[in-house]
Amino acid sequence: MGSAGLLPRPLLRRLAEHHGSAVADELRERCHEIDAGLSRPEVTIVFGGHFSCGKSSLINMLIGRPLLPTGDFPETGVPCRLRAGQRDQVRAITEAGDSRLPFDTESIAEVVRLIGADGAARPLEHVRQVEISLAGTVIPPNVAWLDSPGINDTTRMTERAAATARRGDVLIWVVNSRQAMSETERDFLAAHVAECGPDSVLYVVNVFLTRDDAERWDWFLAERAPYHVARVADVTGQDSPEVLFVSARAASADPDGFGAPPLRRLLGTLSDPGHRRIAAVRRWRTAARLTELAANVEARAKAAQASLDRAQAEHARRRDERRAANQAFDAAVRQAVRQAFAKHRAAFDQCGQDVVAEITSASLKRDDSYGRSLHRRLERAAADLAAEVLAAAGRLARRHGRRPVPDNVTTNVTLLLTPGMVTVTVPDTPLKRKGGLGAVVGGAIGTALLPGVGTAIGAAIGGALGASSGVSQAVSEDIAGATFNALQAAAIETSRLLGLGDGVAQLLVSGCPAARELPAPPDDGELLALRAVRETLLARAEAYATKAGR
Ligand SMILES: Nc1nc2c(ncn2[C@@H]2O[C@H](COP(=O)(O)OP(=O)(O)O)[C@@H](O)[C@H]2O)c(=O)[nH]1
Ligand SMILES: [Mg+2]
Repeated sequence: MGSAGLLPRPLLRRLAEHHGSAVADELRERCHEIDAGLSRPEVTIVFGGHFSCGKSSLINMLIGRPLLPTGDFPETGVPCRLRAGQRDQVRAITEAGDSRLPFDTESIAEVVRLIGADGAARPLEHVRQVEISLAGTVIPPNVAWLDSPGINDTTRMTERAAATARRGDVLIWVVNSRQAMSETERDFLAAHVAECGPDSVLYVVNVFLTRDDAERWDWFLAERAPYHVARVADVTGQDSPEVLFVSARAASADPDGFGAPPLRRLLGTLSDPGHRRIAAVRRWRTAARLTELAANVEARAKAAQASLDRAQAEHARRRDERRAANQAFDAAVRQAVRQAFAKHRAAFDQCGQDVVAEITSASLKRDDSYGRSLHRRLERAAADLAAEVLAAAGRLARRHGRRPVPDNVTTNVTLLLTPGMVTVTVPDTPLKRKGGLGAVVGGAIGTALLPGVGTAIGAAIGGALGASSGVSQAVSEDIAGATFNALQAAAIETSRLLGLGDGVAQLLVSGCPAARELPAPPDDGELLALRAVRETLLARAEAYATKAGR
């Protein structure tokens, strides 16, 4: 299928983007290994069993030479790998490197033996494996046989045996006919079958005959074999397990009897990597490895989830903090603006009064000069107001950790607070017309254009009339009209400008964001990528398990 098929490339790329390439590379590498295990041309057959059940004797019988050390004590503490080769050769694979050994039993025993000549246990950690190459052997060229350390009651040796068994495509489990299968064996096999599937184990009972003759052999097959089949059935939970019977010692002397030919035939069929049993074991194991890898990825996903949760909580805390800070700044700016506008109202009102004074203190000008004057005065008042508001906003921005008021905001506030064109019309009453003044004043007060303005206008007009006692009735009416028009224009523009408080505050608040940007919310991409990888691995595992017939 190719490791790209186990984990699609886009998924690995996505993982690398969010989780760093080291993890993606590691996963790709693991998938590659798992995948390679499926199509390996070499078949490995492991011989396992309780120590002294006769594994080494059985292999010696099969290869037709008493090469591997045997004995009543646990002789083999290191796996021995046998392969066909150009010449007979023994090499010890140690931590320090390979070394050639003389091709004889004693030399092999020297490196694999668990018990030294003095009877004491020997440390074997430094020898990992013994490689035996055999010229002109029955072992097919693409097949390796592994004589594994026997299991016993020490966990260390049992672990070694389990590790060796896991390397095989098939485990030939050798049972000593004199010993019932133990609890340790049952546990060992259960663990192995869980990982490699029920097809991975074949049972061979090594028959210890009291005398190696045909009579005893036939008796054993008739009288004792059914018990062993039942025992294997009991231990494995299989209804009719495949159990072979062979006597290693008897068959060494008579290779065509004592169960040897069927065992040889069976081993012969198992040399094909496409053999149904081997293919099933490999798929089963692939499913197990993918499931294990998925669990590994899930552990990473859990860690990613935990750190995402922490980051999200931290982000929410900062966001709330920021929201509160924004509200505080907003309120402070609005208050400062309100205060400044209230404070400057008098200055705006004064603008109209000053123009009225101009109108009444000198001879009435009939050009546009009162409007221009009013506009200039309002402009000054508005500029003062803008300056005060901007200064207050600048102070608040500093105090609240905001950016300083930017130039464009200064410009916009100033522009917003610029008075529009104002005109003060000076009426031109014909001398013959009478009674117009009463109508003008009455109309001004009656319309009550602006709250509070009517009375002010009334008072001012009263003043204007009092001051104009020396001029004609018609001119007095024009002065009163101009006064009214000036006050009305001032009142309208003042009211418009002083109604801009909210707009000004809005410009200032939005123009002075927090000095530091809130960091982006935490990214869940890593978690999602890991979960997607896990789902894919589990789906692939499921597919292989189904193909393996689980
Ligand atoms: N009678 C008898 N003894 C055997 C047979 N196979 C092995 N043995 C003896 O059982 C002991 C353990 O054998 P060995 O091959 O070293 O077992 P291993 O520890 O499983 O490799 C040795 O003393 C062998 O001679 C057999 O078929 N018949
Ligand atoms: Mg042995």
